[in-house]
Amino acid sequence: MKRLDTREPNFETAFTALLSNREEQGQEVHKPVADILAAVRKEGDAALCAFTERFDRLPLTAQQLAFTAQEIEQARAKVSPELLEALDIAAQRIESFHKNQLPSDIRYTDDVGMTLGMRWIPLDAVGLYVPGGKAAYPSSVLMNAIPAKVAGVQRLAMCVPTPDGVINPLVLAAAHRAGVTEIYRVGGAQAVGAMAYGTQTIRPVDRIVGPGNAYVAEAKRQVFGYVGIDSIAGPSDVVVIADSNTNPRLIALDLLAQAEHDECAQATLITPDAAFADTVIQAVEAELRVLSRSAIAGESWARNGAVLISRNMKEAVELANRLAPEHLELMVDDPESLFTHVRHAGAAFLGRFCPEAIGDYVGGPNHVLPTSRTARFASGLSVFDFMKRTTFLSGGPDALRQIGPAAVALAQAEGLEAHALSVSARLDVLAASTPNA
Ligand code: HSO
Ligand code: ZN
Repeated sequence: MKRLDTREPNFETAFTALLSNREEQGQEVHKPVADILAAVRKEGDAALCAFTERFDRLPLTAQQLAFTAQEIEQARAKVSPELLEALDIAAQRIESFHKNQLPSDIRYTDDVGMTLGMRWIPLDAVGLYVPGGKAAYPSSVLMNAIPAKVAGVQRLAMCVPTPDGVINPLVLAAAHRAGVTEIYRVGGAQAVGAMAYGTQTIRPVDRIVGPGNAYVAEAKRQVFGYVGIDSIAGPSDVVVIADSNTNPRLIALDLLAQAEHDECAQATLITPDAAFADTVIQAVEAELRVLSRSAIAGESWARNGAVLISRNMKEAVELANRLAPEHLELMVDDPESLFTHVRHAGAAFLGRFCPEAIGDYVGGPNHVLPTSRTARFASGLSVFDFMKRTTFLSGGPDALRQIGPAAVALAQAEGLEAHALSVSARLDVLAASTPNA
């Protein structure tokens, strides 16, 4: 963990090093992924079955690639009523937030009498990748699938690896709750290839979303352009701005909630109070002694943890903006006024009793957020990721008479004669039919 004070002369150098640590370095897996994608494209189901046997130690026939409705129901039956109820609360809240997010179409008639506009249209088919084993978060199934459904996507296909045939029943229960019924026991680059190019069993989709390991991320990069993809997630991070009126243990737990994701996760505290900072550091150490995931969280905190002492709250927000965190907690007296100065954050959590973990599960807004400082230019997953726009222009003779000549002039200047004629020939037709015009 790095403890830096903005009043120290070497602060800027140390902070810049911290910023560059935030950019992700990928694993070099270009070639093996390209080979897997090529095999899936060429051999379809046969390649999927072969890779699933090789990587997941699961021999399958093509007929067994998809989970049956009965298998999904059996998995759901293994989940406790309390957990199903929790999933339902989360799903309802996520659904309600994303419904509020739905954009409106545009349509207006301008001063030359043209009607102009833009229509939002859902994608036809979306593929959702869900990682297997320990990385499988049922909450992420909801966060990826529900916005697609709310956007109006008709077909949602899900791929999840089942190493040794094992599936987390809560993942299938979450998929079921989100209305996903087309689920395949395929993972890795081969799943991405199947969803992008299609096989005999898996029809191709138009966009692939969802987190995955280095192979999945690289496969998404390689199929991008052929299909759409979501952003490639880097390590998860949080910046907590806190004042000394906050219970230090609660702040320590928020930092550790981030750190326990994985060793690369980054948790940062910014506070103007140096004594408070030290109390939080002690609280983190105390919690690390008892936390079940202390090996992971401890490694993350040691390697990527940071505590920044700012001169005041204004400077704290400036530092947070430079870090452009995925999650920003404002654990202060008046979070709203601090929030007005926040420019770069994937999601902000305002108030001492509104920790990130609430947003991870049951808040409503999406927990798939821009990592690795990309909050400077990117946003979290939303209904917009599952829609596209068609603009439209509708105009008659009057409008053409008024703006057509400018189009002709520009077309001639670009040396595009057919463009110019396409407009001027219409103007000629109009002139011929209305001799006094
Ligand atoms: N904090 C993660 C999401 C998550 N947390 C899922 C727990 N489960 C990225 O926003
Ligand atoms: Zn989390």
